[in-house]
Amino acid sequence: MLRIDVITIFPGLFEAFLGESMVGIARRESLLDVGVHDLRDWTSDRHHVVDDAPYGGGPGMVMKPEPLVEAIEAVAGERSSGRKGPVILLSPQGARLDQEKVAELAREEHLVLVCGRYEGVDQRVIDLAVDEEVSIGDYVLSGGEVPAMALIEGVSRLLPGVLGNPESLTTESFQAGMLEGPQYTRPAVFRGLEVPQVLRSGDHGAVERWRAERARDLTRRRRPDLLEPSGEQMKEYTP
Ligand code: 4FV
Repeated sequence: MLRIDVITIFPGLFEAFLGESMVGIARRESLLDVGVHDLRDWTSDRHHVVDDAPYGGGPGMVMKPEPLVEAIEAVAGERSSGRKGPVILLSPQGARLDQEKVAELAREEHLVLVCGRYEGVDQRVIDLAVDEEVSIGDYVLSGGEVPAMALIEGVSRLLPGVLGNPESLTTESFQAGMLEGPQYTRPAVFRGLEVPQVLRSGDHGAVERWRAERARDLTRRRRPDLLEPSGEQMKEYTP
């Protein structure tokens, strides 16, 4: 079972998310265990202060090192004493989260996710207690909570037993190193638009060829970076 611990100043943000959909199912089926920790529990002053003004001046506030390092070491153990898994800070400075990274994290037994707020965290938190930084994209959010949820959702659906039909993992976007092609369901005609005949032909071979062509075509047009310069598929990931 994968254990994920989250450190945040907004634990309430995770309540609904952890009870719904795949993540909710994974937890109820004891395939995933998630603990959410309020960073303020590691403050010692009566105002539970977790931030302070940046050295060198400048706008905004920075998260203090003491509460964060104590919280991380309490939840993940000291770096020196051999942790069961990586401590990950969600931040724009991190390595971009993609399906390959999600699949890698889904194979861990313990993840600790640190959610920054304000302008970011004191660099000594990263130097002393963080194993890696992960970004969900080149844009600035107000906190690491939504990125942490994206990571938890991406990982939880790869856990064996979570998805009703693991088959769907092999054909979805990025799993096959490409975008997934167009999808259709009933009715066969909607507002004059018809579902492609081949999908209603029952000819599985023809369906597979059509889907592969549509996927390659869409990937070539929208995400050529996913394809080899030769236009061939880049690589395949094993969930
Ligand atoms: C972010 C991202 C992100 C930056 C300052 C939190 C915010 C604030 N995290 N991928 N993009 N974080 O924008 O992971 O502390």
